[in-house]
Amino acid sequence: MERTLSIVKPDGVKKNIIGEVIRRFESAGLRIAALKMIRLSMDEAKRFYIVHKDKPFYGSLTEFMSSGPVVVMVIEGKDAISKVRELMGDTNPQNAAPGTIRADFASDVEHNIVHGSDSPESAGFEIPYFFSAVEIC
Ligand code: IDP
Ligand code: MG
Repeated sequence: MERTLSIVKPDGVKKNIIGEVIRRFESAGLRIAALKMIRLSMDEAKRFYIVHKDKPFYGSLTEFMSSGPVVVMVIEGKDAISKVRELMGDTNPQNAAPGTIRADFASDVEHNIVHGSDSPESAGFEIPYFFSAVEIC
């Protein structure tokens, strides 16, 4: 069993596809272990994406991530980290495999609908960033 953090980003919430993203995770045999809708402040988005602080897109990414509500989730299952990444598709929707969430719904490399932890180390930082132990079922 493995846990990963996923986020339906502000563009996914605006496009009304929260349920569609969750359905894809559940259909792949993954389980939602925690879930909430929140609005990140710019500072909270900056600390979440601190690994990207030197990237040219850091400012616009964190502005985007704090531009509206997001749905943060803990997803649990066998190989949850790689399964969620596979369902998401490549960061750039133009390179994302057909049938992936980003290929189907993302408008560009920044506004790409969904986040998923990229490693056990990332999940270990990202899950407790949003959820305390008693909030994870
Ligand atoms: P990932 O979300 O597929 O793991 P990362 O490289 O970790 O991709 O980048 C984090 C987020 O930053 C992406 O999901 C996307 O929203 C944004 N991003 C990544 N690369 C670019 C870029 O070249 N231009 C603008 N935004 C980007
Ligand atoms: Mg990443």
